[in-house]
Amino acid sequence: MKKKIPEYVKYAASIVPSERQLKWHEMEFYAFMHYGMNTYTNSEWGSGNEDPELFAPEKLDCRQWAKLCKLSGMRGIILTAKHHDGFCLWQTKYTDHSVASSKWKDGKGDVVAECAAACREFGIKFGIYVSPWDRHEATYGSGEAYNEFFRNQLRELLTNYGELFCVWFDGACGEGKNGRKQEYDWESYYALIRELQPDAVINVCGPDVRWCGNESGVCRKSEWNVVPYYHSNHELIASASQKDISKPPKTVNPTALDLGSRKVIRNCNKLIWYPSEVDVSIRKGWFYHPDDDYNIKPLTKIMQIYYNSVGANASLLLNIPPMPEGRINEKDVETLLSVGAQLEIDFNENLAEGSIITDNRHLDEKHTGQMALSGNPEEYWHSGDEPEGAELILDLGDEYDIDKIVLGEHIRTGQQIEKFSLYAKIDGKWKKLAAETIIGYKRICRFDEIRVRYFKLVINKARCFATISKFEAY
Ligand code: FUL
Repeated sequence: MKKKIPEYVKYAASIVPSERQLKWHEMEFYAFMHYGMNTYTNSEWGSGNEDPELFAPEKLDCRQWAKLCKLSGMRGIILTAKHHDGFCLWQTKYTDHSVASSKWKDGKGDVVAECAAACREFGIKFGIYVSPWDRHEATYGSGEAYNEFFRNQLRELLTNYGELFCVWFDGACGEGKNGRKQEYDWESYYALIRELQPDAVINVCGPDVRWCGNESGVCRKSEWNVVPYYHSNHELIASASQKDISKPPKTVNPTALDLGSRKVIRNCNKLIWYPSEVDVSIRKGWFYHPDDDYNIKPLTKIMQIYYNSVGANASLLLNIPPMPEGRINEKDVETLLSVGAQLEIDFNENLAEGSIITDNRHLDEKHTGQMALSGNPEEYWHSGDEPEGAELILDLGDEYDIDKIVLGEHIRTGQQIEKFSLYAKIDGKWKKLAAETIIGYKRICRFDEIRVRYFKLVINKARCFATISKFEAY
């Protein structure tokens, strides 16, 4: 007899991503560029009293940044247009604390414009970080006057630099010039972004993409896309964010390890699609410090972070801080190029392409197991309404050496799978390779290399049904 699905499970299964979130899921791996006044004062948080003339790039080369990101397998750049010190990297009409007051290009330069153009040239997307916390601006802490100032600045960034894939708001909210704190009018900031850049996601202190909760490159074993609404609450995000420059958030709060299992969502009456992003720096700090030249994360560490984020239904936002001259240091370049090369090797040829998948059940002829191999994310296998015990068997046609299987759900119809197992047929017997919880947009299962022809995916538990739109073997 078919099991009755509880109402709260049906509700969770009905939550789906917006179009802009769907596009963002496909970004997977992209860069953060922390660059600005702090680059020239060798600091992480500026006071807002810095002399704009300190900003003096000699060889600013955003093309080098964008080309490097492209070669490293990244799909976009998010630039710190303004950090907490309030110094603006673009030509803004609303303050003179900007590139316009520096000697760089006789005050006519615009880093945001150069970076946006370089991203377009190399075929990657562009996004901005703008800090609402502004330690320079005199109206900060005054209420509506600052909110208006901030919206004016946002409007410039949202209209003058082409399409943005993301607006990134961090959770830090400190004191302004005269010890006053600002009450941000978040809803009005969001409304402006929706109006002027409807395709841009708003991350962290925003409704679209969730901060993983630390800055050390770790995410949860189960990163649910559907979580209680209160996780997008600004005060909650701000309280977990950095409040003291000497204490960056290192680990996920252990009470927040499970955000979306049945146990957590059972008594929650509002859920949202709020997927996770892992932000981490290639160096110790977010900004460039010469002392960190020998403190760059090695290839193995970055690949570990990649597999534990992109491979576990999160995205990876890797920070690369440019040097005062305006270029990325050769040591970071070398590491990042090796990341790009490693990704090329790891995902060189999908051996499941052109193979056969059989299933033990499917919704209808348009949703057979074979559809998981079509390569089109909109075509997928659908289990029908009895997902538990559904199986897909992948026949590669011959034996190959494999150490990775990549799976993906058709998330446009929600996140459904709660538990799955993966097997390989060795000497006529099914050997278990992985037993995990969620799949979501992407799950990469890694195991010791084996010579194998058949793989089996078993759905052990799901919400209303199960889908698979990606089944790859490397
Ligand atoms: C934090 C900021 O305080 C850090 O300086 C950095 O920009 C990080 C990404 O976000 O909230």
